[in-house]
Amino acid sequence: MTMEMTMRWYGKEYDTVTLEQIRQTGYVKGIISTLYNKLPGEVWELDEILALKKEVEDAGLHLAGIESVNVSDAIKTGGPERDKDIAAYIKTLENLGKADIHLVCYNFMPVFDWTRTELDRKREDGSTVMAYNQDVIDRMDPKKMFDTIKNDMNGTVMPGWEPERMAKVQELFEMYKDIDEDKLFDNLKYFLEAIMPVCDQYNINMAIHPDDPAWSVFGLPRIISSQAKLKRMMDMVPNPHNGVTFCMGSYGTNLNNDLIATVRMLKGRIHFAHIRNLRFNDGMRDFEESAHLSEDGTFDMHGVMKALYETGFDGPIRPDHGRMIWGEKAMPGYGLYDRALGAAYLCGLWESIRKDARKL
Ligand code: CS2
Ligand code: MN
Repeated sequence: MTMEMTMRWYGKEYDTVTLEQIRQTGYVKGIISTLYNKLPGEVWELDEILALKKEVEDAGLHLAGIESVNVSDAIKTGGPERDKDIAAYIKTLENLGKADIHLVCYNFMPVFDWTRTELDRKREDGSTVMAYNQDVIDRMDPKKMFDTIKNDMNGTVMPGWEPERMAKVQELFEMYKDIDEDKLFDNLKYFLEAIMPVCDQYNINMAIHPDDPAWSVFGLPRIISSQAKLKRMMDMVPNPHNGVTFCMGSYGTNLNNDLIATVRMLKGRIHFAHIRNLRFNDGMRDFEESAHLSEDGTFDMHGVMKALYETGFDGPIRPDHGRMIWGEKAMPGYGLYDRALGAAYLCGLWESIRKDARKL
């Protein structure tokens, strides 16, 4: 077994990138996708999953996993609907297992998935990137967050930022008002314990996505943001199917997080890897996404890939958000060109690490 290079694909209806283009990169063999019309709490039917799988396979690619099966706010807050939503989640996992899909990425972030203050900050070479500025966040009314970025989405809808969901953002803040870190941990434990039996039965690896950025925003609790918290999450449900998506660009927003040490600590529990690099402009108060190349950003990409290799990582890996280059118009972070460059670079690093290790 070795890692599988993948790309996220938003489906024919939403993505500007085609499966054929992805296949022609030559580096990418797997696809990470989801059923984008599903709301949290809805069951994914087997035939719908099989149709997605067939579409990907007909294009000569492999459906390597799902990002994401989203977790409802009732589950995250422990609300009255939680058991009903968990039952639906279990049914979905069972159907995914029947379709021979064994990786599910999800997150446990309250209200907002990832948070950025700009979706198209211009760099000196004319490319654009997504960026985060803490001063902007500190001044912002969180309920207006969506309005401030919606005009930059290039006509696309980004997961976690669906207009229907953002329309009830006030209500969402209300739901989370009594939820602190400990409660969120308890609710995550309750959820994981309920789903582990179906994961064991179908060998499904659950891979929680770290909070992005890796600290509390707008006073909402964030629990997947440091090595200690990751350890708490692993230890509270000590089943190898309870694992992590190692998203280095999210987890690495906090410069106190040691990426390589965390990969080593998570040995055997990283089921999926999102690899990207960041530039910091004002300590952690302002950062922007960069090219994957180590020297374009802050992180030791070779070091992280090597730690993954040495800890026996053999799951899907994908370049994460890319820059927008060569005039491409696509969903911010999810154009073809820069992610293809990222995939090629990561494959190159991996080949070199693998061959060096075999010489030992
Ligand atoms: C992704 C997340 O685009 C991104 O930043 O890494 O949206 C991720 O898909 C979710 O948090 C996982 O549920
Ligand atoms: Mn990610």
